[in-house]
Amino acid sequence: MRILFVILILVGQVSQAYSRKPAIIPEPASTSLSEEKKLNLELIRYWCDTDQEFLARNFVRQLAKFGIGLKSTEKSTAKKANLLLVIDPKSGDGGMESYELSISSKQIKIVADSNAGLFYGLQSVVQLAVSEPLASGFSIPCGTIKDTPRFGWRGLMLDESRHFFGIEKVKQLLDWMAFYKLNRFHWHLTDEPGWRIEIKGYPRLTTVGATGNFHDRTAEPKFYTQTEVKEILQYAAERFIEIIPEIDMPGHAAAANRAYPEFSGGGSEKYPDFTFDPGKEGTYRYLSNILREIAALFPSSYIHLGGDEVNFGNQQWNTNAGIQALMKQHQLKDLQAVEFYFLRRMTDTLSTLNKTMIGWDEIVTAGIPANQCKTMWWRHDKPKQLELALQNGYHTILCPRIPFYFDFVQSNTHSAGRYWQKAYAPIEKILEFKQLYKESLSKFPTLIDGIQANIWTETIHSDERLDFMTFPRIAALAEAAWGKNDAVDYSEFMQRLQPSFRLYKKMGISYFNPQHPEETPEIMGLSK
Ligand code: TNX
Repeated sequence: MRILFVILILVGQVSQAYSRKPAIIPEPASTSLSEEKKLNLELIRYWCDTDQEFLARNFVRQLAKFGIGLKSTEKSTAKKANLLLVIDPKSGDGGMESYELSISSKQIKIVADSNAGLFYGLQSVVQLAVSEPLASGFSIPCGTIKDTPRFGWRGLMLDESRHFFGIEKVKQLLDWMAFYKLNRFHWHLTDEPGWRIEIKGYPRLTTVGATGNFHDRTAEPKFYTQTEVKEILQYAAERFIEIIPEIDMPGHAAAANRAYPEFSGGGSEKYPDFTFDPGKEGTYRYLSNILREIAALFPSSYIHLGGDEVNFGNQQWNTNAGIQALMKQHQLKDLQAVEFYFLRRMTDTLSTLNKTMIGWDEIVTAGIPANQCKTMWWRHDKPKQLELALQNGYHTILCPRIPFYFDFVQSNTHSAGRYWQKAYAPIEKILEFKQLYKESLSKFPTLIDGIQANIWTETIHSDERLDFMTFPRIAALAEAAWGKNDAVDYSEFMQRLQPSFRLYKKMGISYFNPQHPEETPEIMGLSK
């Protein structure tokens, strides 16, 4: 009986300790917050340099979006301020994204090396605030947080070729990325169903090429104008998110080839017009012109060139006279050598545009110098590709299908979306991901830049289904990419996720609740 009593007390203490972890996702590197002492705020008097004022203003706007109204907001003196934002380059050794947050009963103070650090400090305050909103203002625990990310690359990819979602949905996704401190948006803009970005030199890319989607070859053209892209870039920059565009080549090129068939290298029965023609000089000029426009538009130093699955549709290269001549001239022994020749040339083109190439893991044996590219390891069934990437000295981002392809189902009660044999991508596997890859992570600490999740959209046709597949896995992604723990306890994480669930509901996000699947029935896709 006494033993049982002791056990009960111990269990009680453990769960109490858990309930005391502040509801911040991703979990900060170190926190000491008191449950008893609180700061109640109904109005904001902020103090900071002029360069940081936009941070304070956006903070108040963000709170308002989440339903937390403040009586007033004004700039004040440092002495009277209850929100202090301070840039101090000596503030820590954590790097540009680190911050120190201290909350007393009178004041919130954030110190960081850079605006990004201050922004992340404010995101932590927002998360504390939404977990205890008041009728007016909010109440947050006093104490300190010192925080720094585990990885510099914390990415999310959206495929808008298969289905197009548009400015408002992309902005919403950027909002949530920022909320969870994700900082790289990889934008998959071209593929077989549609070309989604205006290129002024080649207008047919968006009249002919943007027509159709994965389910409907005749759907009206959908794409982003360059003006719209600029608007989204600005929106992302205010949230410290870098956007990396992907122009997929030499495969997945069917939409472009419908617009400009003269540069098509043909395809296969299942994947018609799948490739560009690597045997024609004109193709290199055409693609360089496209990339020049892309390079001028996007401030990122990276452009993703795809490079994946070329063998799905390169059979006609065998009978293409230009390609055969190219093979002779450069002693390329097979079609893969042609593919690699093409990729090396296009990477050089990017270098002349001052951009670094990123490619899927097919590129790691293409002979591209390691200082000219980065790679994304996606084929979870090919661990050898990851090893090769790292051995060859390539900076690598980890996004293996399982658990980082969000078009895979997240519960075995779901049927819309992908399985790999019987494997799928539940949130638990994201939380324990770093534990599983501990060896690579510790063997190549400087080459692994980070983690990314990819939302492929063959089976995702609507905003509601996009939400359902993304939320809350996006929160677990952030936990894995920013958090310091190799394995994150599932039930503890689910506790920290409760305020997010309330916000999802409030903001009309059609999320999935893995603990109560019956509350959030599967949002189905269109049948193929
Ligand atoms: C593989 S990941 C692809 C995509 C598909 C995805 C579906 C990669 C480089 N290629 O083209 O959309 O699987 O899960």
